[in-house]
Amino acid sequence: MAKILDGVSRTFGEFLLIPRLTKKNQSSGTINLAASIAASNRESAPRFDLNIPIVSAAMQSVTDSNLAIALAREGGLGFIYCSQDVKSQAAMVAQVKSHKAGFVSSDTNTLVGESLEDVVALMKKTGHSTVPVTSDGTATGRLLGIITDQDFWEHEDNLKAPVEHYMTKIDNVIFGEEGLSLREANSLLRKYKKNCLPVVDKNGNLSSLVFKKDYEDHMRHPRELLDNSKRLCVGAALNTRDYKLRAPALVEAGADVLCFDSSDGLSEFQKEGLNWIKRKYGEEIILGGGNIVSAEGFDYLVSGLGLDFVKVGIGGGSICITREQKGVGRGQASALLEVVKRRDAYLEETGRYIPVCSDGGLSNDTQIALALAMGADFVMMGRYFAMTDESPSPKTSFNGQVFKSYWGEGTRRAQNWERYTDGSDSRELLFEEGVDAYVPYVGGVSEALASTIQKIKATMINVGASDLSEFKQNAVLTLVSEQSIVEAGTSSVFQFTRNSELDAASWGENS
Ligand code: MZP
Repeated sequence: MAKILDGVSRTFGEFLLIPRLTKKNQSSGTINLAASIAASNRESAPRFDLNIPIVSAAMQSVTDSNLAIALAREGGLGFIYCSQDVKSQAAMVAQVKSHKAGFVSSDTNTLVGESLEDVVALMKKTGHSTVPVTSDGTATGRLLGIITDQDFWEHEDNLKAPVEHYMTKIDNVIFGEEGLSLREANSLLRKYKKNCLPVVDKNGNLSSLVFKKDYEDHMRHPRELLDNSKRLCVGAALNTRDYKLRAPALVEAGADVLCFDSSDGLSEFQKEGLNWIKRKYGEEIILGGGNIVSAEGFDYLVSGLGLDFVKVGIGGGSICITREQKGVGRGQASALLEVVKRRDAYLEETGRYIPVCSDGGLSNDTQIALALAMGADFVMMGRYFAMTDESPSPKTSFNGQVFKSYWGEGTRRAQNWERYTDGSDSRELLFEEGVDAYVPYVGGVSEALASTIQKIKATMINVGASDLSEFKQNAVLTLVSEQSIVEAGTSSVFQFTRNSELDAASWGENS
């Protein structure tokens, strides 16, 4: 006869945190949100930490290079989706790695023989007022000079005259040589009181531009997640079918973290894949597996050559219909609590700490805090990021509101048969496990995260925690009754519409 577990499958909305002693020295500026993502031995220093405990889902409608760059700049990590061919996934990884904060490729260039009129039109088109003059008019041609809107008077000068007559010639241009650091570039800008520094290679070809205004932007991103060579970090997803081809291409492209992306990670296919990658790369690459929802899943995945982190969650994703379609899954809070308990026991038994990621189903900031309090080291989210500017899907407007499309990897649209058809040779999805939907547009990743992080820190202060490990240790949770959920909202008062109503409703603040 089938075994029936004691207790019911619970979700985050059924729990509350009990406040603990708040300390005088705690403020949002003193809270440390660094989160483990790499397995470590009890005494060893962490190999790799996230600067915030948040990663983005490996989904077509969520994480391309653009979103991964935006998230890494905030201290988190984007997982580039694997439901695309190896070459294009590796190209996205390479794009993140080659993104040099502060060094930008020039998109407004001209030739010596062009007229001032052409330059004025170009400046109006791109909105940029500093234009490199190169031998072939491209962003990588030999740098011959610079022309800016300070070099001529649009309504006084002869607009038919060639650029050559107005530009600052290369002999008088202050430039940097390729290889200089951002710090060096900024000190040249400061020393020579310039707004823009062209950087050229050893042959005199333009390679990038550094702007004074980007220095200020850089100062606004103190948590950037960087590798040892000061490049942004990026993760990439793998499937259990072509990892022997995909993993080397992703590592070659510079991926810092790899993770098997499977709706059900408790499989022999995944164990084989994890072992193959561990054997090939050892500690060189951070490797995750999942998804699982039980202690059995945890034991199975760690029992091979090991892995760095496990992802927990089946059927809780906002676009997921796995539980309806197959009757498989578990309430996210119950799944997380069981895996964390087993992880902690495993630490006692072996001295090895395996970070846990809570993946999917988080519908507001409170639930992120609850997942972390329950023992997740970090969370993975899809919907949260699909709603932002930087996600790959286009915006659509409906009834005066702006939306972005968001579709599951288990939809026919995503064609991610590898994630959902472990084992069979079928190269098509016989039924869908996800839906194709729209989510409200909320603006940039940076603004969304600023508010989320403030709230997580505020909760941690209520619990007297200065970092995430103290948060887990101090957390005391209580189950709530339906009546206390009602009590948690406002009662017997009238509220006028708030400006942020759309944001709040979309990210579940009112739920
Ligand atoms: P959410 O943050 O939108 O609630 O959930 C995102 C997570 O849902 C992903 O990280 C992934 O684990 C899962 N997912 C992605 N596609 C599907 C599907 O089509 C899915 N069923 O469940």
